[in-house]
Amino acid sequence: MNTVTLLPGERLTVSNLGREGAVPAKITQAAANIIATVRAKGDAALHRYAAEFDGVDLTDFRVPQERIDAALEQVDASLIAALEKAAAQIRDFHQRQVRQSWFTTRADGTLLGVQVTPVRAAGIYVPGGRAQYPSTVLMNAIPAKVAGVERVVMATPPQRDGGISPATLAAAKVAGVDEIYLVGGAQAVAALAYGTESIPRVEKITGPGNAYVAAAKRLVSGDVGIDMIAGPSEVCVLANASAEAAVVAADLMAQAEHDPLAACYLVTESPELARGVEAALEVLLAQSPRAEITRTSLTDQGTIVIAPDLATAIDAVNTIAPEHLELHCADALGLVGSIRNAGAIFVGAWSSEPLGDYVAGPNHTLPTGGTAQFSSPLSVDDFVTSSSVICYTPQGLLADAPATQTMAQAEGLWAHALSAGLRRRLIDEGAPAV
Ligand code: HSO
Ligand code: ZN
Repeated sequence: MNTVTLLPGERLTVSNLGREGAVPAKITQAAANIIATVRAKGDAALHRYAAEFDGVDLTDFRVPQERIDAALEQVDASLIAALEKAAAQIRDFHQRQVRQSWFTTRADGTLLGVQVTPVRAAGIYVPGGRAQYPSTVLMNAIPAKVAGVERVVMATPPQRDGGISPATLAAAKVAGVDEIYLVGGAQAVAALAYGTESIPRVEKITGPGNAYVAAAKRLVSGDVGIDMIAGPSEVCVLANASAEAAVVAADLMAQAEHDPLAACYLVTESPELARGVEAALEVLLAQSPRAEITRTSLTDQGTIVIAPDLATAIDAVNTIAPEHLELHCADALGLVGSIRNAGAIFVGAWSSEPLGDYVAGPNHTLPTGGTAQFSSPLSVDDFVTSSSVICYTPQGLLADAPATQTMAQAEGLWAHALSAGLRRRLIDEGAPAV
């Protein structure tokens, strides 16, 4: 890992961090072409891309309902039990996020409020290949179902044999996914956003994907809702001298093994701990079956920040604004209030980040690349819209029309003033209430 040593009074600046992020223009152009082709040619384009990108000859993209229903027969009972435990805890956590519609009545009888409505259909993209995670199916589909979405649709690339991984299928069954289509990449995003002969469109698309998927989501955004654009995974561990070096090293590796571009940070006041962690990394890397990815990530993207005091360390954490933050220090819970920017905060030595990836309950879809400064984890809110409700009584109209007319006049909007003024006159003339 690279080391940055901060002197007293010195702050970590973002330029100390070499984060990857933006999608290259060439990929955006390729994704735009794919989207245009799917919009023009529908299923025929999906068929062609399945042959070209996935190497399969698929005409029926939908996974039959009987296959979804039989999903649990094809995986280990221990995996089913784990998926069901995770699903129950994720459901329980997300149920607490559900916002109720609310209404308030003013003294003059005017009713104001917010009506919350689930989107009708949500599309969940699940990547293929190395980053195909059943946990991601749960983390996207369950909040949608808890929100009340009627149609939760999953799109995932077909495997070489034209099928779907049993673990992904089992997770879809446990999460209550309604329809599954074997379509991947930018073409899947286009099909979900605009619909084809065999895939009806959705209103919201969530889920991670490669650069083509990310570019496609950006391009269709506006025609359909999207969640955040996920960058490479990140962890920042804030640890003091009392932390267990091997545990800190394992936690850094748990993020590094996701992706050579994953970014790991260790922020500490203790150069001894930093040395201990580096030594432990070597020992653990020698045992890891994913040593190559892990080492590349730690070498190219890993940073140790040595801070002169705790305040500087916390300031550095807030500057990094990591996707995951682990607080491995004394009075960790007492520090939570000073963290402004982090997707998820794992507090104390027992809060292993992978527990949050799988079973704790909070969503593992989190803001990356510093976007925790202004974005939040995926939640039930991503699958609902809200409408303001405004219902005036005559008394309410009489109370608010004069200010409305004054403001309309100030803005030079004649008919605005008329709309309120006419009603005022009708009431003055004794019009019956409608
Ligand atoms: N740490 C990843 C999520 C994940 N980990 C899925 C394992 N499977 C990004 O939050
Ligand atoms: Zn993970």
